[in-house]
Amino acid sequence: MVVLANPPVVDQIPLLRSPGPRDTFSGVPVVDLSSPAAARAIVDACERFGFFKVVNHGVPAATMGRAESEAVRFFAQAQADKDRAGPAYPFGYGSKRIGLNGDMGWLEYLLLAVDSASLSDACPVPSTAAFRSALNEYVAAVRKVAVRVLEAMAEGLGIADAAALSSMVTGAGGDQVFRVNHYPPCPALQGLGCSATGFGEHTDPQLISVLRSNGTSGLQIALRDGAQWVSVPSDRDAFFVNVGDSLQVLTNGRFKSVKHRVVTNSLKSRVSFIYFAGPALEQRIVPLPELLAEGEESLYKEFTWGEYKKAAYKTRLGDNRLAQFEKR
Ligand code: GA4
Repeated sequence: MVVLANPPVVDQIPLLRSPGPRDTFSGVPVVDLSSPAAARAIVDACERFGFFKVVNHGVPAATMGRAESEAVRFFAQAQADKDRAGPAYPFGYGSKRIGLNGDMGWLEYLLLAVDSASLSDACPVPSTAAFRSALNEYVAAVRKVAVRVLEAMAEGLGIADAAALSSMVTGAGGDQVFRVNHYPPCPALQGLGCSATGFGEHTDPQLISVLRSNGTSGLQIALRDGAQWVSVPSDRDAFFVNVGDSLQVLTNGRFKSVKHRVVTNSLKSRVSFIYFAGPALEQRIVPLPELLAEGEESLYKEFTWGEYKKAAYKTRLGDNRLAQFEKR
């Protein structure tokens, strides 16, 4: 057997088979957020895929466009200037290293804290007024979308309190994180049939994540428990929503957190914004009582978001983080 080494530029970054047209998934559920049928459609999508696309969300294209151009401008700076906005942990600029346990991807990013509806003042990055105000405008808007999605979800699940899920995020201490990812093209791999891993496979730990990209493909989701990876057709005008591990537990497994990853494009740069809606650290993550049938027990041992988050940061990206909390 001939073992080929990674080309030096992607040394240490796992390679993936380049997606082809046949990998494109035409079945992404589309939810019209302005429709009365949204609640039912969201629940259905969360049960089937843990993933859906949101249209008619009301966020002006200009809000998304401004944040995108400011992000492009930030990432176009000299490396030394970007490094001054680092390190990524707890918050700031990072490049290639993801998390604290050795995961690597072909990307650079900003990891930012959100307080209430804007970037946290304790987070000095981004430092320029134009970038900061563009991101603040975007964060305020995407957070509203997340709240509407969580309210529709509660309605679709038949929970009397419409704010049962959304208030976990908007209440005091809600742990909201915002991420700006830039996946530069990787021309060294062009024509080789493989692509660099941009962001390796994982599930998100929070309740939901709301993503918007610049229209460059790369996002893939796993179907049938990871048996098949499919490419999500990009759409710069829409948001994509992922179910996270905490929502899986809150619904006692009725919704599944979706495994996803990003494959780098060899020619086009991808810029994405992801808003992660997490609860306060002390929030207990247990199935909502109204979702448990009589006599039905939680599939998970009880934990708080703070405990889960702490445990998550000790894991590798691709680990099954919920496994240690499953009752056997
Ligand atoms: C995945 C979802 C979010 O991007 C994130 C990621 C976090 C990080 O990049 O620092 C983690 C990852 C994410 C889950 C497991 C741990 C923590 C990297 C990693 C290996 C910001 C988050 O909240 O969890």
